[in-house]
Amino acid sequence: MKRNVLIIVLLLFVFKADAQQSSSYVPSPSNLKAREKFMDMKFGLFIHWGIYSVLGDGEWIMHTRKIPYYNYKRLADFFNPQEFNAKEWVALAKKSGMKYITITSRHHDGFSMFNTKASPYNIVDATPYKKDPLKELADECVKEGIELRFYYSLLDWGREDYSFGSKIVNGKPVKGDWDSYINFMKTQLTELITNYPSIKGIWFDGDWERKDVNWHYDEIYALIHKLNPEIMIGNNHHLAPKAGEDFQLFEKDLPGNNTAGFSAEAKIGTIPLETCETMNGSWGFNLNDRNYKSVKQLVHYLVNAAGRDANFLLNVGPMPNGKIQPEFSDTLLKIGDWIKLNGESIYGTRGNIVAAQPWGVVTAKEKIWYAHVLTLPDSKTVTVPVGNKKVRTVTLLDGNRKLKFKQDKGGLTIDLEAASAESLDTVLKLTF
Ligand code: FHN
Repeated sequence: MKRNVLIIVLLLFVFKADAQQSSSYVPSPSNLKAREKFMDMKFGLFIHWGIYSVLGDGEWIMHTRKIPYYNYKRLADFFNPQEFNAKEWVALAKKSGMKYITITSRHHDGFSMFNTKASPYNIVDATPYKKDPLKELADECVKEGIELRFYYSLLDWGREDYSFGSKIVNGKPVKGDWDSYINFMKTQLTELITNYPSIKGIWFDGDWERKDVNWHYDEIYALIHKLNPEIMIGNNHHLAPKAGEDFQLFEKDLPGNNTAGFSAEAKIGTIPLETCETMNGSWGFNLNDRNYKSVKQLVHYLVNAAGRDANFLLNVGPMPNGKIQPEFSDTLLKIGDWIKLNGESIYGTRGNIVAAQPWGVVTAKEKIWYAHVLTLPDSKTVTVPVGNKKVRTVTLLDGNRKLKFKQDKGGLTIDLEAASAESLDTVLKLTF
C-alpha cells in the first residue's frame, strides 16, 4: 500500500514537472505585439526557392527521383539567378496586397540559400552567383515596410550527421551524429537571426519526418527567443502547438479542415493561425504544373482564412533565373486589385466571430462586422446570426449602397437583390 502511494506521488510530481516545463514559456511584450501585428497583416507571400528550381520539377526532386546527394549537389554549379531582383519581388508582394514574405532559407535538400559559415553548401560559396539573395531581400523588405520571415527545414536529406533514413532509438538516430546536427541548426539559426536582424519569424518544417526523435525544441526555441524575443516561431509539425511556439501553421487546409490529409492531429490552439497554399500544385518551380488556381479560388481562400481568424500565406516557386513566372504574377496582381477595394474587410480584422455559414464568413473590426457572401443564395437573401446585437445599417462595401434588412429572433436577414452575381465576394458592412 505504502509503495503504491509513493508511486502515485512520484507520478504526480513527474506530470507536474512536465506541465511546468511545457508552460514555462512566457512570450515577451514585444512578441505579443508582434502577434497582434501578424494577425492584422492577414496576407503573406510564401517563396520556395532553391537549386532544385534548375530541374523545374518541384522541391522534392532529389528525393522523388532518388538522386544521390553527391550528384544532386552539382545543381549548385548551374544555379546562377542573374535576373533575381529583390525590388521586383517585394513590389509584386506589395501590389498583391501582401504584408509579409516567408522564404526558404534552407529546404530538405539541405542547400542554404543564405551566407552561412556553418556549411560550404550555400549560395555564396557553392554557386557561380556568389551573392546572398536573402540579404538583398531583407534590406528591400525593410525599405518597403514588408515583414520578412525565414522557412527553415529540420529535415536534411544529405548531411551525414542527420543520416536520413536511420532508425530512431531513444530519441536519436542510430546512425549519424544527432548532437552535431542539432548544433549545426543552432549555429545556422543564430546566423539567420543575428545577420538578418530585421526578420520577424522562423517557420520550421520537416518535424513529421522523425516523429520519435528529440528535436531539442526547448533549447532551439529558447535560443531564438533569447537572441530576439520578438521573433515568432511556427512549426509545420501538423500537431497542436508546442510550448515556445508563437503561431500555428496549417498546410493546404483551413484550420479545422483536413482535406489534404496533413491536419488530422492539428488541434487548434490559442496562438495566431496561418494556413499556406500553392498557386498551382507545387511549392518549388515546376515547369509542367499548369494546374493554376483562379483569382476567385484564391480570393475565397484568403477570405475563408480571415473568417476563421487565420492568415493566408500564398506560395510562388521562382524560376532558376530569379524571375517569378507570369502565370503567378498576373493572378497575384488581380488579387491585389480586389484587395484595394475590399481591404478594410480583411486587414486588421478578426475572425471566428460566428461560425462559417453556407454562404460565407464574417470578419470584424471594432464595432463593424463584414459579412462575406462567397456563394450568393438563389433566394438572394442571407441570414447573419448576430444574436441580440441591434443592427443599425447594412451597406454593400462596394459602392456604399444601403441594403434592406429585417432583424428577428432567427437573426438578421439581408436582401441581396442589389448584389451582383459576378462579384468574387459580396461584402456587406454591418454597423451596430
Ligand atoms: O515537404 C514540405 C514541402 O516541400 C513544402 O515545403 C511544404 C510547405 O508547407 N511543407 C512540407 C510538407 O509538409
